[in-house]
Amino acid sequence: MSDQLQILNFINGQYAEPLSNEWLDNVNPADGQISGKIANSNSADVQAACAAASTAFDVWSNTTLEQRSSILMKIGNLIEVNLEALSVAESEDSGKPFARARDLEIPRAASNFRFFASAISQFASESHESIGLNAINFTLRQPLGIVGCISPWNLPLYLFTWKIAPALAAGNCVIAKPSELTPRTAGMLGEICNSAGLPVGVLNIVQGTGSSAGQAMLEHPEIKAISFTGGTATGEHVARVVAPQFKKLSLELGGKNPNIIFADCNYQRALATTVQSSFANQGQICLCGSRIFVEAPIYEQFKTDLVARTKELNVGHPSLPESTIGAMVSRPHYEKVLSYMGVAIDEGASILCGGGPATVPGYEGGFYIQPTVIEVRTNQCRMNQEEIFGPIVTLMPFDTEAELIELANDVRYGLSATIWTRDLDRTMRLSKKIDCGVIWVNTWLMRDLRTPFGGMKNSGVGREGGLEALRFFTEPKNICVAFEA
Ligand code: TXE
Repeated sequence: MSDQLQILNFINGQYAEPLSNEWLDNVNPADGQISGKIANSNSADVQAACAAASTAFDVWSNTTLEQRSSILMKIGNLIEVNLEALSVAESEDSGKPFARARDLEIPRAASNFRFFASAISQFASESHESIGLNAINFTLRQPLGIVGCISPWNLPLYLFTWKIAPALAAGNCVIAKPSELTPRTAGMLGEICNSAGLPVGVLNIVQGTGSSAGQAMLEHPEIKAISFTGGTATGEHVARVVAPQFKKLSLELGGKNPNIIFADCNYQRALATTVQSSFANQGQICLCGSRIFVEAPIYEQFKTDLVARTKELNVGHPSLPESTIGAMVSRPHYEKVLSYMGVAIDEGASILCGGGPATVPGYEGGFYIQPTVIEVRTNQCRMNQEEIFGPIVTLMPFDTEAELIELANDVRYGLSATIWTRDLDRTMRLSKKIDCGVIWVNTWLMRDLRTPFGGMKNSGVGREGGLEALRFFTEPKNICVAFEA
């Protein structure tokens, strides 16, 4: 093991070893080797971060809009300047193809800062004249104080900054914890914030596990809000811990999203995008279309073509440009995803392609899985009800629109759905009837950062994005002023 790589906390503008004096291994999923060590913080580290944030709040909440916006813009620009180094770190930490990190995800982290640097100036407060009563109401939107942001490992810097940028734009100080599986790019953000002139203590990054560092954040009385993205089971735990303290809470959780293909669709676009929505980032995106429903007249053709396209995907080392599928994030997650191959067989489903681990010569210790398409007989099976979060999709036919609506909604999740059709009336009917927070029609994962993002049912509570995020990170205070007529 090289002990060169140490991933430290970033508190009060400085990198620091954990007060806990505990460390975790940083594992590279592409080869299974330990590449460094990560601070595993505890409540003492979170307390130090809160003390720094508390001192910084007065300064940050009183910066002018122009100063605040200019610093956030600089952070976005510096992420772009460091694109190559951040992409290497992201790919080595998570197993995702380097090209995906460089071309999509790290640029999106830069956009998150630039977007909220500008969105904050559009965040108008409301006013209402109480006509006939000689009074006017206006609403101040004040920062909450110190807020906590907890993010997962699948889109590490992308999701970390999606929370931090609006929290800072709204004038809060932040304690942020990335996933212990993917801590590196979050760690690098500290230096970038210093270079951009962010006052010390405004952003504090605490590394470590959920049960230690994360739990301490949930319990800290000075943290006024928690913005969390992760698994539904963890989200339930977060909600239980936070509820008695009346902290504001935003939860972005799992999905089991339907990808619906009607016979009248643009077939080639639907097919090509389905390969993406099934296997992008090894299927480890909460928005992946993991349940594919195809209208009966084109079912057999689509099945044949999807399997053929899936077999063309190239599982390989994430650093190589020809690798379209990299490694799963960790050994436990790899084993969990692989266990679903057995579930499929037990449930009488047919594995049409893939179905097991993939071997990448020279990297036998890596966590690689073959992209897998499985034909299921019913929606009421574990393969169609549980979030697998890997390169496995299921396929089944449907006959009528009414049947399809039932299938789409017959799941405890409600994050997103994709509909492929050229029929506008059908698009509108389905969009109203499918219970999920995000619907894509004839596209997938197209994001406009101004739009609300989040799920229904067990996929979460609240919305991120645009003004929704700025509302979450502020407290509305109404002031009613009476005047003499
Ligand atoms: O995520 P966790 P895990 C789903 C996916 C996956 C499953 C479990 O199905 O298989 O969740 O993944 C922090 N207090 N998604 O276990 O635990 C943790 O340290 C405070 C969907 O890796 O939810 C990390 O920073 N924080 C998903 C973050 O929560 C705690 C993305 C997410 O980890 C904590 C990831 C605690 N007690 C997984 N326990 C999506 N919606 O995109 C953990 N954490």
